[in-house]
Amino acid sequence: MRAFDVLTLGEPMVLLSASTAGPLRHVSHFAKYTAGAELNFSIALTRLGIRSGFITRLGDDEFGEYILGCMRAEGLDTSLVSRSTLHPTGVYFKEYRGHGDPKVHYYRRGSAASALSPEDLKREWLTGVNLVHVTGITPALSSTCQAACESLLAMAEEAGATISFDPNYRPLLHDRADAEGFMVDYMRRADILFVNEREAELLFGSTDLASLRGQAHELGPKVVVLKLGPRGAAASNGTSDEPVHVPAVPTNRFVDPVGAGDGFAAGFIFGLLSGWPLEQCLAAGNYVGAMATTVAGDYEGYPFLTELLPYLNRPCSTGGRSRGA
Ligand code: KDG
Repeated sequence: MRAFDVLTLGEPMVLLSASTAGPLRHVSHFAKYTAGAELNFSIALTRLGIRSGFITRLGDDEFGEYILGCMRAEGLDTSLVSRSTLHPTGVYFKEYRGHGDPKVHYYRRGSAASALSPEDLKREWLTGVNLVHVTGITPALSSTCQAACESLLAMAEEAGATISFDPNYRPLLHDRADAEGFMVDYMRRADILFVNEREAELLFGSTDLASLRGQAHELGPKVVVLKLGPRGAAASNGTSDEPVHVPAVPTNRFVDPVGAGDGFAAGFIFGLLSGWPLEQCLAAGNYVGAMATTVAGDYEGYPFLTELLPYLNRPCSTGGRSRGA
């Protein structure tokens, strides 16, 4: 029996988000959330009814208990979560200034998840998995995490699973050498590639899908998706002449954009697993991503299937997707 439709590997963290604006040294109150790119992605898919396997390690500490509680509350499988008595759960802070995106401060070096290694993966977890999703964050955490990601990719290739890659470029974690090193290798191995404009510029020297898609398809991915933030998203499957563009979903509340990219990837993949055309996959991604921007936490705004389907004019009664075997 297949356990998971989608599998990913990453670090969940406790997010302490400043309740007031200004430099953190002057902030006295913080709101506590659970965050982490791959966890966000898994939660978004779980809300849409996809069986998501999330491989990680948490500290054997209070923050680890907190994250585990959030995963259970979201109905996310926790069987691939291990605990460490030697390393703590990672933490990050969000600082709000008067303009621009929130500033991020990580306290994750030496965390439980950063000690993950290939020995922590089991081939049997891949049985029947349709898609393995890897982001550029996990390999940047440590050399053992990078080795774990490479092992997961090798297992996915062996199992014949589709691979999706989101570079999730983070200036605090990555440098140009990463972009030229493991990211190029992961792009080569991926079937689906997600990039935002900053990543497109860094990896392909262009923010225009019409020009970058040639390079990207040549590298490997059959589906290339360019996330354009408030201008929506565009995708190319290498067959149609023109990339498909779908405008963003208008919202009447914007808090911050963190978590939108992970939600977008989940919505898009949900559409692909449902056998939908690119345009509908983009619309689903845009909707999930947009809802993330309306709340302070990363994932709390992600929609459930019963919210997404009416938005896409699909009847709830028929479910969203035609599952593979
Ligand atoms: O995509 C959202 C993530 O950036 C956030 O949850 C924190 O995982 C995180 C990271 O490494 O930046």
